[in-house]
Amino acid sequence: MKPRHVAYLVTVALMCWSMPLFAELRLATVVGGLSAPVFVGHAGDGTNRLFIVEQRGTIKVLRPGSSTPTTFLDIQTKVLSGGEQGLLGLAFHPRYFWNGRFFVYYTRRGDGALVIAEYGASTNSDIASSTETMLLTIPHPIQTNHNGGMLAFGNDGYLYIGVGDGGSGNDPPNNAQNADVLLGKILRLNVDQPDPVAATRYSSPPDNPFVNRTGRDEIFAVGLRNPWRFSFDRLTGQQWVGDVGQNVREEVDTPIVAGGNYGWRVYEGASCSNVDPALCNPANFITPLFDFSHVNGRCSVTGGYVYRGALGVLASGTYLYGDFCSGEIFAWNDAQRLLFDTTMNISSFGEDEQGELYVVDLNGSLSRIVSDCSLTMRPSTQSFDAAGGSSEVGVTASAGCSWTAASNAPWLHVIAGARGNGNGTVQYSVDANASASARTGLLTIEGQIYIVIQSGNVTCSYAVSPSSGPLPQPGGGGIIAVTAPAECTWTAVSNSPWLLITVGASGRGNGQVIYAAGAYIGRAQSRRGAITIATSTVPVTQSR
Ligand SMILES: [Ca+2]
Ligand SMILES: [Ca+2]
Repeated sequence: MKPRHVAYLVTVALMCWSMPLFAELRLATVVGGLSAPVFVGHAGDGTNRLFIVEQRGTIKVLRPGSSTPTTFLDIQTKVLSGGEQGLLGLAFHPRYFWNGRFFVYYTRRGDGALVIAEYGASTNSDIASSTETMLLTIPHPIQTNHNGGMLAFGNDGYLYIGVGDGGSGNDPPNNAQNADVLLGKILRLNVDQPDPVAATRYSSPPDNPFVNRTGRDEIFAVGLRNPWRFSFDRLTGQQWVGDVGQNVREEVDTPIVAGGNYGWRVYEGASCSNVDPALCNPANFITPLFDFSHVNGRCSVTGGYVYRGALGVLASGTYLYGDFCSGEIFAWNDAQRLLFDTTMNISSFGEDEQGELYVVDLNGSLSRIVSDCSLTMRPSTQSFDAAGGSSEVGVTASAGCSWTAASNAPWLHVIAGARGNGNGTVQYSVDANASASARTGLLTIEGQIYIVIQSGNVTCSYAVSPSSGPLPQPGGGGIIAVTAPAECTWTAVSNSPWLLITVGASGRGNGQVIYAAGAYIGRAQSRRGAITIATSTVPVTQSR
C-alpha cells in the first residue's frame, strides 16, 4: 500500500473517530416554487406552522409536514415591490395565540413610504383578516434602496424595527446620525399601549433613550445603514443585527443597547468611511462584534439567528448568518467559519417554534439546516441546593456520533461518561457551596451546553403563581411567575411530553416559566400534566 493511501485511511479513521458534528450538516429543501421569498418565521402559537413572506405582498403559511403552502395574507394592492422594496417583514405578537395580532413592514405603493401595519387572525387560522390598522409610516420619498425591513419582538415584549438610512450612497442627508428622523435606526415600540398625547396606536417605552429629550422617542439605537435582518437570541434576549455595508465592509452588531451609536455614516464596519473623517474617533461609536470585507463575491450581509434548537444541529449559541451575493452561510463562535457555499441569493434566515433554523433563497426556495449527527440532552439544566450532590444527564445521539463532556467549574465534576458514542449518560457531582451567593457551572457536551445552577448557602423559599394552568383544546400556553430570593436557584420540569417548557427551564431569584402545548384532538377526556418548579407543582389541564 502506498503511503498516501495509508494517509487517506488514517484521515477517514480520524474523521469517523472524532465525528465533528458540523461535518454532517446539510441543507434540506422544505418548499420551492415561491415568489421572491424574503423572510420566514413562526407564530409562536403551538401549531408549528411556518409563515413565508413573499416580496410582492403575500404571506404563505405552511403546515408542518406539508410542502404546499397556502395564502395567509395578500396585500399586493398596497405594496410597492421590486429591487429592495416590497413586503419585507413580519412579526407575530408574543401573545398571538390569545390576541391574533401580527405586524408587517412594507414599502407603500404610490409614495414608497415605509409602513408598519397591524393585521389580525380570522376565524380560519390559515387565512388572516384583510383589515389593516396603520401603526407607523416613515417617509422615504427619494430613493428606492435602504428601506430596512425587519421587525421582531424582543424578550421585553416590545416591537423592534430596523429602518434603513433613506438610500443613495453615503447617506447624503446624514439621516443615521440625526435623532430627529427615524431613518437609519433601530426603533422600539410598545404596541400594547397607545399614546393618547401623541395620538399614536403605540407608545414609546419610557426608557427609550430620546424620551424627555431632543430626538424621536421611538428610537432605540442610531447609526445604522440598512439593518435588513436582525434577531433576538431566544435564550438570552440579546439582539444581533446584520447591518449592510456600502462598498467595503459588512458588519454584525451585538448587543444593541439603548442609545447606542453604531457608527454609520462615520464608520463602515470597523473602518472609518472617510465621509466625515474628522469624526472618526472610535470612542464615540460602538464597533461591530465583527465585520468582513467584500472578497469572494461578498457584498451584503444577511443577519441570522443564534441557534438554540433542541435537535443540536449546531452548537448551542452559534450565530448563523450569510452573504446575499456570495451565497455563503457562516457560523460565528468567536470566529467566522464557512458552513456552506451555495448558489442562493440569501434574503433571510428564520427560526421555527423549536428554534431550528432555515435559509430563504430569493430565487424561490426555503431550506432547513439539518444534521445527520444530531445530539440532544434531557434535561438541559439542573439546580442544586447549597449542599450539592450528584445527578446525570442523558445524551441522545445518532449511532456513530461520538461526543465528549467537560466541566468549566472547579466545583462541578464529571464522574462518569466523559466520552460516549451514540446514546449515553453523563454522571456528575456538585460540591457544597459555602458562599451565600448562587453560582452557575456548565457541562459542555460536543458544543452543547448543560447548565448546572446551585443556590447560595441561605434558606430558600419559593412561591409560584398561578397555582394551576388551564389550556384550551386548540393549544396555547401560559406563564408561571416564580418568586424567590436572588441567592436561590430553581428548575422547571414538565412531567408530560406534550407539555413543553419554552422559556425558563431554570433560573435564580425571581423569574418566569412559559409553557405551551399543541392542539389536543380526538380524546374522550381532558389531559393532565404538571410543571414542578423547585418545591411547587403546578397542574396543567388541557380541555378535550
Ligand atoms: Ca424625544
Ligand atoms: Ca456600524
